[in-house]
Amino acid sequence: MESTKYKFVFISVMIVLLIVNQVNLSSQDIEMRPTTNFKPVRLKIDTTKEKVNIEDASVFLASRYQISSDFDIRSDEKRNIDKDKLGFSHKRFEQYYKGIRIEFSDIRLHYKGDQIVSSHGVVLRNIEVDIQSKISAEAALQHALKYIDAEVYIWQMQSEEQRLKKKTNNNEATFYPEAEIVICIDNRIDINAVKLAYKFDIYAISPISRDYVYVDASNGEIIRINPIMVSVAGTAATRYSGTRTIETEQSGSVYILHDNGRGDGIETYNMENGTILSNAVDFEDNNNNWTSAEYDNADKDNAALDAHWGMMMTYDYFNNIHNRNSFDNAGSLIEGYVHYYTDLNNAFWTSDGIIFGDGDGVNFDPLTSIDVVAHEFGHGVCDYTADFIFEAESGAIDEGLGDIWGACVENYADPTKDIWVVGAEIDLRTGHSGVRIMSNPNAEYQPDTYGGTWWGNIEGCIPVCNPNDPDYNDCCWVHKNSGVMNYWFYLLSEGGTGTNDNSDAYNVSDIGIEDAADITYRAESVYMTPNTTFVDARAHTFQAAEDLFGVCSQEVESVVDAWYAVGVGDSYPTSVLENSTISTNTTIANCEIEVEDITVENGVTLILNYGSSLLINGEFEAEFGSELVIH
Ligand SMILES: [Ca+2]
Ligand SMILES: [Ca+2]
Ligand SMILES: [Ca+2]
Ligand SMILES: [Ca+2]
Ligand SMILES: [Zn+2]
Repeated sequence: MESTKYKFVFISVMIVLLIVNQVNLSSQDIEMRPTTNFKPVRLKIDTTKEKVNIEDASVFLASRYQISSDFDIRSDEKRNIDKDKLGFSHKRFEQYYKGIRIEFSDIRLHYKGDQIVSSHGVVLRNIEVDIQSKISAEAALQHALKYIDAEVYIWQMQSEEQRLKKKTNNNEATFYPEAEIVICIDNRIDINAVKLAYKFDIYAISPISRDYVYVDASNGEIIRINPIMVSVAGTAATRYSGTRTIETEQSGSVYILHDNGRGDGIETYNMENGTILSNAVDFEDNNNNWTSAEYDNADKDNAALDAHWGMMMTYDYFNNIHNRNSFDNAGSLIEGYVHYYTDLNNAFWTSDGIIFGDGDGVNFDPLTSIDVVAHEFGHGVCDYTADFIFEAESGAIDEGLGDIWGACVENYADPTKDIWVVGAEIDLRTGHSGVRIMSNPNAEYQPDTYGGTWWGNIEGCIPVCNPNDPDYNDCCWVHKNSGVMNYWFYLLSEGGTGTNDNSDAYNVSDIGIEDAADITYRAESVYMTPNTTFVDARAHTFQAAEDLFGVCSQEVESVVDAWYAVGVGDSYPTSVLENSTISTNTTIANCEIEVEDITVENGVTLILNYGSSLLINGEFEAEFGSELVIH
């Protein structure tokens, strides 16, 4: 379960070349296809001469692209990429005409820090469209349905409607086509014809089809059809997680493991023991009922069903819980490659998907249990957020986060599983309940205390990451020292008392795995950086907990207490004032204040400014004329 970075090197080089290319092309706006109303545009800002803040993007784009006041530009938040490998962020905009969205408009804006660096895309200008529709949405829908002419539509099936409501956790959700009014090119006439249109998503079951249908809002004519890849619900007897509903695609007379409903898709392929990804083939089923009789075979093909279902659940977890659309938050396609090489006891993340080994059948079964899937996906999330250097402390945090997301996704998709054991299903070894035990890292030779038993020494360590190298040291023990991160998260979620390897007694109040996950996700996606250490991770999770739950909240206290438990940082600060006479004006401010046997002298003011708890023990005397203020 390692993160491979080989592909990134290649991609980074590509991006550099593209940018260099752009410098030559774009000292000014270039229009490449002046015959169409959609103008491809590309511009680059010389940031040494001109500074444009990302906050002013809309105004900037409007003036640069000479867009009249009939138009405005709005950012599509779901498609923004926070930060890529070179530190650039990317925003996508769509254009609106008199408040109506223009279909297929697309402006990309690239920025570094908060300065816009370049932009490209297509914009529409100089159009005149009547924005009053002449027919109703319902009439337009009837035109669209007449055109599709199916026998059965999906919204006519109660079971599918119920499934959608459940899946989206929204009782109002329906497949019944909702009209969106858009501006759309009518290329039946010519590329410059622009129409006001109703857009519908029409999903038919018999015969099966799913299309965006654009209906002319002036006369009900069909302007254009855009097919949407259809996913169909199949049944899968997985290797590790029982029978599950999976999304597949009908391809001719067979079904394949392609889910087209989540982001740009989730696709699971068969490597047939090869190592060249482009040679991967589809798993195919005759009737979309993927049974044990068919797939619990010598090749262990049913492991692919776990990979597919696991990626679906992982996508859903990040999308529904953290509002993150795929690993890059831009909806990118997620690919899974099963049966990679032979007997490989590993799984790893590539730049756009997960490679799954089959295991050797003696120590490990195929590495496609849902927590392993989510662990690897977690490396993908990491590459677009904190982007840790995969060695020593930052690498151990990266590894720990992988296991944490594994536990969270498992808890989300199937809480009956052993969420604190990583890879329970795939571990065939006797005497081992799993690869790593988050609730008791020592059980699998990992430290539960920073610098404690089983800690891999990182001082002066030079990372050697190739297992075939005789000096191999697991990139300075990333898979070992991740035990500290894992145990921190476990204690934060479940609470616990004990004494760590530093002989420090700890007592952590549980806040539950969901709140612990929110804190961790915010720390990872907002605060952590490539060389974050454990001490930094404490500060970042502390800040994230304050952001989410407030200063002096129990959640903040538990975060700090859990770090203290794993030997990182001091215990939660309590100001203690005891056995003293206060003879000068004194203010004490802290979340927790404890006072014991105190006398406040005549004429003296004592202010106790506490955030969450004030504990008064023993004698508390205030002499005549003294003042005690408690906030
Ligand atoms: Ca079948
Ligand atoms: Ca597990
Ligand atoms: Ca075992
Ligand atoms: Ca406390
Ligand atoms: Zn990993």
